[in-house]
Amino acid sequence: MATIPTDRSPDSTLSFLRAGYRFVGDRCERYGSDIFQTRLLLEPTICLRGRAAVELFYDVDRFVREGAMPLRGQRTLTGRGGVQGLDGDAHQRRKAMFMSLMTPSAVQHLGQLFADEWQARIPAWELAGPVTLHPEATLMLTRAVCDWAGVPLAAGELDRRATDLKAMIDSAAALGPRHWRGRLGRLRGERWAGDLVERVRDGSLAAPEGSALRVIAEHRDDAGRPLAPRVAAVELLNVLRPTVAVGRLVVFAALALHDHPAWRQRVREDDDSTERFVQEVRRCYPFFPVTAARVRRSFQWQGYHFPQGRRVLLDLYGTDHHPALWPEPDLFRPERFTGWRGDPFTLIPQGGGGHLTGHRCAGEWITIELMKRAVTLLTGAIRYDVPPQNLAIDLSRMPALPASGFVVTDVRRTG
Ligand code: HEM
Ligand code: MYR
Repeated sequence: MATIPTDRSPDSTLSFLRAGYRFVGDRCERYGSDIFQTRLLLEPTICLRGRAAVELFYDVDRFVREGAMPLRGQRTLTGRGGVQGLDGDAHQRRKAMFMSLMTPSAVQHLGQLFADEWQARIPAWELAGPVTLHPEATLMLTRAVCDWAGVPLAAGELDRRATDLKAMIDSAAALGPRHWRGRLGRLRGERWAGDLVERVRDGSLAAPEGSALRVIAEHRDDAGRPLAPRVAAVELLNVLRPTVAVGRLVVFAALALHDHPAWRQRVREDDDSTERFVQEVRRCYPFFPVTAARVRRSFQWQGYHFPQGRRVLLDLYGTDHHPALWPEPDLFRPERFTGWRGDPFTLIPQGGGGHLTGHRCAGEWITIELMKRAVTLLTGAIRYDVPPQNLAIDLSRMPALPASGFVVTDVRRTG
């Protein structure tokens, strides 16, 4: 039996928070191995990256998600009782509910709502001084996704909801005040979402057929029971929150257009270039660093022993930057996707494997559509200047963002 290279430190949680996106990759380079073991949150934890590791990790017979996400993440980012922590038939049924929302026409509809919000904001940007893209994108996406999901937003409610959703995302790997802001955001968000579900159920709120709110309110589990209101709230937030998180990728796309101006013209010329550009933004920029599971039953893999119950982290960022999969991985080169036929185990910013069978992100098509719309709008609907500012991305900050949030000035409508 081979021995997994092991970090000797008594606990690496603080090193993980300090090293951020590079934590797993740096150690893999040091050990010359795509697998090593360390202690995180006082527990032995196996860390993996690379194509073979992704195939292993998304084998649902080998791993479970129950108890995989640290409690701090459940209290902020994901909530408790939602699809992320389910296994087996219960997971399949709940996941099918999410995927039923992702028809091509529904995805297009959300893209159109987002583009409409963007167009409606242009007059205000033209009159404003500097405009910061991250908060703007957050507000536009909050309105678009609430509309799409059948969620009413009363006048004056937008800022509160957007702030709470943003806090859940920002707190996912945080300690101190940032963590507490996330907990408060989740507490308030779940109360709001749970109330909406109850109002749909008692008939006092009408949600359009096929909307996320209606589908979640009416969903039945295997035994034919409706979801508990708190769980339904968690699932509604699982649609709203990550769509708002796409605002970060919109900022990265704007940054990539700024750093690689030749692509401004290319993306305007054809849809294939836009697609390649968006895929490279998803691959290259740091967002979701790692995901976690636990060993269902002990097994051997490549001569290594995986004991039952052991927590395993899959390095999403590190696989998207693996030098064997992506030559010169830190260079932004959308051309690398020319002729790419797709591979569910190599490009994994939103997880790998299948959407219906495993835990791969339910919102991947929405994400790609919204990013394509943003790139089209940034290059076709407006012109703007990018004044000097701090655009550095701190890889120890999870989730990451350019420090300035991407400020533009002198915005003018062009399209
Ligand atoms: C799961 C990333 C957008 C809904 C995930 C996972 C990742 C991820 C890494 C976990 C994969 C795993 O553990 O194996 C992202 C990123 C996004 C994004 C970076 C960009 C902002 C979205 C959107 C939606 C969504 C727009 C829905 C509208 C979900 C759901 C799950 C999930 C429901 C749980 C799936 C399951 O457990 O089976 N996402 N996501 N995500 N995502 Fe996303
Ligand atoms: C979502 O809202 O579900 C998608 C975007 C959230 C990304 C937040 C990533 C921050 C760090 C998470 C650490 C996870 C540890 C298992």
